[in-house]
Amino acid sequence: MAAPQIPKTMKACVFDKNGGPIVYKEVPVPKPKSNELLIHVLYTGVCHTDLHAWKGDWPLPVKLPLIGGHEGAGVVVAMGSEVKNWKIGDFAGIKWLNGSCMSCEFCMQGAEPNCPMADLSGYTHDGSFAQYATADAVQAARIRQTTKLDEVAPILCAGVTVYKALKTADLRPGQWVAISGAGGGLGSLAIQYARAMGLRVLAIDGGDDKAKLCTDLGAEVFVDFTKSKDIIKDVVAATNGGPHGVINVSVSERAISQSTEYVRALGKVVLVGLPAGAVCKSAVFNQVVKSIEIKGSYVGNREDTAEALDFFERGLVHSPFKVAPLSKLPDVFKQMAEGKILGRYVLDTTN
Ligand code: 8ID
Ligand code: ZN
Ligand code: ZN
Repeated sequence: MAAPQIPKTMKACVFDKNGGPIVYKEVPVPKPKSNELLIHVLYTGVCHTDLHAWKGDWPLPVKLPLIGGHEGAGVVVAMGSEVKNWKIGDFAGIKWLNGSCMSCEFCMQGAEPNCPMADLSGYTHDGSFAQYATADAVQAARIRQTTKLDEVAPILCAGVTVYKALKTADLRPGQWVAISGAGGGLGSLAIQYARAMGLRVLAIDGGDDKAKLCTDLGAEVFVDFTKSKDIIKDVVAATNGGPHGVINVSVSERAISQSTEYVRALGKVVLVGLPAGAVCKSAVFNQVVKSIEIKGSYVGNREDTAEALDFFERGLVHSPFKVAPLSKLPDVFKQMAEGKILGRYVLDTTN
């Protein structure tokens, strides 16, 4: 393939300080380092993590100024001199984990997201809210050439993360899993991965639109946190003693702590959602007598990524998404903060 024309500048959404204006403007196209791909991003999902990054919610500082975004799907247009096994024209994905050291004790065991040197797309490394972005060639996601890039974008963070969280819950087919925050970007995919793994799904979120979305996607039961008078009682009753596992993808500290109360004895509570400053409160008596496990789960490694993409490529999961132009990122953040988005927004970088 002839080398593609790479412009000198591109459109991107940039902010200079946490909570400050997000400006859609022309900026230089980044140059790939020797180990990096330059990816022409065509679509990028908007994850709630991007909203946390903009607000400065977490005890880890972002680079400033920052181009956010870490669900970028596009085409390889250039690469550094040391890159192997990629070629111009390949479809590639920008993930949260842009790159890691690959030699520490965590990288050595395939836990690259836990690397102390982890470089994070849209956080410590400019991300995919732009027409071009760079990614370490070792970590960039490989996307099949037949894939629709708008549909695959949310798999690159939301899909991988919930797939890994379900593996972390270590449940058996036929068991119940509760997905708390089921109508959002991660939750709507979690329902489908769980079903594909043979699990029974109880979904928790708020509002009739989210109830319909969750049941359409395969949840057997929906509990509305805005209407239920006693969530713990309702969840335990619907699952005949409590779910065997819980995937917490809500952005609610209270919902996370509640999950330790309704989970079944010997059950597993998986923490994924990262509300600002949240603490998971678990009553020691309850945790001991029910012998429950509370586990954190953080995106996924290269193998999890390939597996999560394979479920998608085989048609087992699809993200319910709406498309908006890249320039509309501030509007998407506003709707997200109000909990109004059903599934995901995917931004089109071409307009
Ligand atoms: O690797 C990780 N651990 C990881 C990866 C990706 C994202 C963690 N995250 C984190 C994000 O940073 C965010 O904190 O997961 C969380 C969810 O991300 P998202 O799915 O992208 O957010 P969303 O689309 O806004 O969905 C959140 C849903 O939670 C519901 C909302 O209605 C929304 O549908 N929700 C809320 I807020 N309060 C709830 C409650 N009390 C609730 N659902 C049930 N009970
Ligand atoms: Zn994300
Ligand atoms: Zn490392």
